[in-house]
Amino acid sequence: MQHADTACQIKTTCPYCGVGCGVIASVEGERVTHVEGDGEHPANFGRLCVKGSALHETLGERGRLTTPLVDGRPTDWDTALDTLTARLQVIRQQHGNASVAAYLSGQLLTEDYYVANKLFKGFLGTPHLDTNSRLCMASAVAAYKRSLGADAVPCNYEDLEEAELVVLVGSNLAWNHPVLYQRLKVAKTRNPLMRIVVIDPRVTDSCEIADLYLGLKPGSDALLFNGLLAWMAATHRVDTLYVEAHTEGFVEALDMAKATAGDIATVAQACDLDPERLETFYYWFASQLHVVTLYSQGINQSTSGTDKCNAIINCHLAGGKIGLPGAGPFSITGQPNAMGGREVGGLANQLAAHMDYHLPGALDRVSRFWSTQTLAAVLPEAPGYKAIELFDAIERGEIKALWVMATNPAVSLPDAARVRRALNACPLVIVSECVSDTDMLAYADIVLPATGWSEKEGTVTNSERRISRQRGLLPPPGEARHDWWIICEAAKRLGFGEAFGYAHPWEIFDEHARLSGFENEGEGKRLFDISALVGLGHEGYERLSPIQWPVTANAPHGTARLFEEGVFPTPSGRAHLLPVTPRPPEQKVSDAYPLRLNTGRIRDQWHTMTRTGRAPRLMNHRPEPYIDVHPEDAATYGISDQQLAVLAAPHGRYRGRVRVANAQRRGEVFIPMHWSDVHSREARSGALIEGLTDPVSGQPESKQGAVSLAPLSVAWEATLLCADDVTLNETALALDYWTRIPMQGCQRWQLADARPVHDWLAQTSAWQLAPATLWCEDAGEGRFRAAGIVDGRLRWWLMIAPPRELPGLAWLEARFNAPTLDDASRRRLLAGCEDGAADTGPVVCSCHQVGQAAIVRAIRAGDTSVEALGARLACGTQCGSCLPELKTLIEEERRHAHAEQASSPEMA
Ligand SMILES: Nc1nc2c(c(=O)[nH]1)N[C@H]1C(S)=C(S)[C@@H](COP(=O)(O)OP(=O)(O)OC[C@H]3O[C@@H](n4cnc5c(=O)[nH]c(N)nc54)[C@H](O)[C@@H]3O)O[C@H]1N2
Ligand SMILES: Nc1nc2c(c(=O)[nH]1)N[C@H]1C(S)=C(S)[C@@H](COP(=O)(O)OP(=O)(O)OC[C@H]3O[C@@H](n4cnc5c(=O)[nH]c(N)nc54)[C@H](O)[C@@H]3O)O[C@H]1N2
Ligand code: SF4
Ligand SMILES: [Mo]
Repeated sequence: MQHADTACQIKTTCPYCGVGCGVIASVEGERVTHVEGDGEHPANFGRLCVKGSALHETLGERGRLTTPLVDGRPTDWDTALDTLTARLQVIRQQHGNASVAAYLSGQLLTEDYYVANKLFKGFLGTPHLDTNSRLCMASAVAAYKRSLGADAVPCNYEDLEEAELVVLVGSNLAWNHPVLYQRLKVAKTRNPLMRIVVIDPRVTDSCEIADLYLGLKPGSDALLFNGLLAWMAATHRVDTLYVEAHTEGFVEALDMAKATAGDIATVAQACDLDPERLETFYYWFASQLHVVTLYSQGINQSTSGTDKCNAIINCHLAGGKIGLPGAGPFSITGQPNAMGGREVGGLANQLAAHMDYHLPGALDRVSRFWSTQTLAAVLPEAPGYKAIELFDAIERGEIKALWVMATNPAVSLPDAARVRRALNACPLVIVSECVSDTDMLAYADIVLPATGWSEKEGTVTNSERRISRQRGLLPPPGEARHDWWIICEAAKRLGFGEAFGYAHPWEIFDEHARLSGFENEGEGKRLFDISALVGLGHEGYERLSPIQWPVTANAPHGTARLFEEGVFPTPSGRAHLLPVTPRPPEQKVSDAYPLRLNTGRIRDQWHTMTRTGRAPRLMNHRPEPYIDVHPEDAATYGISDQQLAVLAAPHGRYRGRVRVANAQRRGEVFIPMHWSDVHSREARSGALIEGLTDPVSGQPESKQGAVSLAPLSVAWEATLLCADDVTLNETALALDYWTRIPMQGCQRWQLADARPVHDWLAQTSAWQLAPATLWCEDAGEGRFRAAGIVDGRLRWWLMIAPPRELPGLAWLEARFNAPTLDDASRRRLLAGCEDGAADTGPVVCSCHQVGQAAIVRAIRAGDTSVEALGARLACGTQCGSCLPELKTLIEEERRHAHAEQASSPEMA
């Protein structure tokens, strides 16, 4: 055990989004006491967003997997690995190599990813290894390859700051890449000429810095950019010199753009936009050289995602807006190591190190490099199944063994019900996971406890191709092991020990770097080359500072920007423009499912909440699964703000609380992607999305579902708070709605049901809660409160009333952590909220935990600027992510006051 005087600071990288911020962690003994931004890291220069700055709050052994499980029973590593390999071998012998598969994740480190790819493709001889990046970056990857000849992001973060025009399309940068958003915001204040355009069917917080917002019809982006290409040609704003010298396919692309888009009025109508605003955008784009178009899931997650990316890239190539400071088509990555996965070849259509199967000589080269023959292994000859196809093949019974690492497909894949059927039917499911309660674990035959951030050692690559080190801070909990170690141990037992004899991740990185430079010269030179990082040794690897690939003898310090010479890694050396025929979404709205469903992210949560869901302060911004609905739609369906409702699609349902939102277009609803069965009853977005995919990239259409909306009719709503060690059993939760919200030292449950409340309460004895010691009922109103106290300590607290009547949650939370309850506290537990202890509402500022109610009160008291609010309440003064929301509240209050004034009789 270390002592406090061994306190030290260690530099590492944030494990959440693709910005890839450098973090300095303060470690005391076996605890991370504090994290702060690394001022020297070129991604963030010291900034962190609220998720990054809460990292240490998500750590700790609680809720972690600490021992391997086989068929639900804890066991030791030898038994688990022996069982795993024995079962795998039986399946391979009976059904062939291609009957085993792996499903990986952009949250693995590059070294984990590399050995997994090497084992499955190189030695198990199956092509079926895909990754959750299929749901995320696949369209962007395919489009870069089609146009630029390689999966290579041309730009870097400085380009965003140097641009004169930044177009955010299908990206809510403010919430999903907050530090980059802050950098952009600062750059805009420094350069008053900089313009920002946001293209998104929803008004998002990113609109805070927008000079122009285009709230287009979902799925119509390809048309919008085809229209732009046609307009550039029609107004003579094509860079013909660039096009002639460095591209091919311009004429065909332009002809198609003209044929499909037509003039401004036609495009505006088809995209449901105001023609003047559209023309403003076209004019801004066409007349600026330094334009960065930053695109993300609003573009990628589509059945025509690859074409949409190419429609964007076409406009950049036609305008020569690439390979220059402040210019380029910039696909921003989501996961911390989405890029690293692409580098090692983690997609099913890739082999390894930016070599695809069809690349002449690739199979032979990779096979020689890995010396597969010496161990009698043979590489697969053709690409494997992409994620959705993979799960289809599992359902068909063609794939019999699946190893899932660092992803939660039971939640995140579309057509979730089908995925679950497939997983149920699969004879062998292996899951490598850090935490003990994910939806995936229910389907696992073998569970392997993996180390997580703070314990792992390795590298990740961020959105601007920058490789950074993640460093170990803490010892692994229990028996948890590193993913690379687990894979290598399995490989040894499968007879491939010689090829997997690594003692430390630096050795894996070294081999990965060697492969990137292996026979990599002359014609067909691969852009991904980090051969100058070969031979770092253990020490050099420990010291490695952030560096952008390619890193070669010619560019030993890395490469900030690609294609500056206008030469592309295509056979002709030219970039391709592609003819794009815009296609509408394949999920169609109909009479039965009349609303367009949009899904995406919220500011304070990460994916299926297995980590951010452990930090109570991150739960407070949006505590419950919700549905954003346009006010007129809400009126049509007879649903009011904060009411519970159900969305239905052909194969699934979603329950959540309605937020009436002006940010929505009419006929469209938005739901978050984060909730799973661990946190809620039927609130998985994947259940509503059909598994339809882009024919080129295989990426599913997660942004454009079709649903119906109806109120969830309930007789009562309740809030139940339970001490952390109190579990609610199935009887207690057999309700029409429940959601669990972790708090500090207790769990909050929001509950609702259609049956009379007394029926439910009559079962309390079956809930295994301590009996109520306090009870207060208002029979007339059907509301009451009760509390269970054992040995003077509060064990649970129940309020039957809508959540808006909650007394102060912070106060209640503190009662659970208090050693005893005094009489005043006992009285207050049962009092209504008239005593002034009303809850502060959803937390807007997560850093300083400032609630909406307090902010609204301050605005009404005259604080009508974010600065004034910051001075009074401290909200918005740390990471800045809540500033857009503060502005919206100020604006709403202003409108509200205005409306009240206008309607007051004295004014008439
Ligand atoms: N807080 C937080 N940050 C994250 C993550 C997280 O879970 N939480 N996840 C990370 C990951 S893996 C990823 S991939 C990124 C994703 O980052 P983003 O792509 O920014 O995230 P989303 O919210 O999924 O979708 C972006 C926007 O696309 C819009 N959109 C929907 N349909 C269309 C359309 O047809 N056209 C256009 N133009 N826009 C459309 C949505 O309204 C939404 O605002 O975020 C990363 N960062
Ligand atoms: N409807 C809808 N669906 C979507 C999306 C959407 O916008 N809408 N977005 C899609 C996108 S872009 C993405 S990226 C996916 C994300 O979806 P998932 O990848 O399924 O989500 P996560 O919750 O990040 O899952 C990661 C899992 O790995 C575990 N884990 C974390 N670190 C490690 C580690 O080091 N080792 C191991 N072995 N396990 C670890 C975590 O506890 C967690 O259970 O969702 C996709 N699904
Ligand atoms: S912006 Fe992304 S990488 Fe940076 S601290 Fe936030 S979540 Fe982490
Ligand atoms: Mo993603």
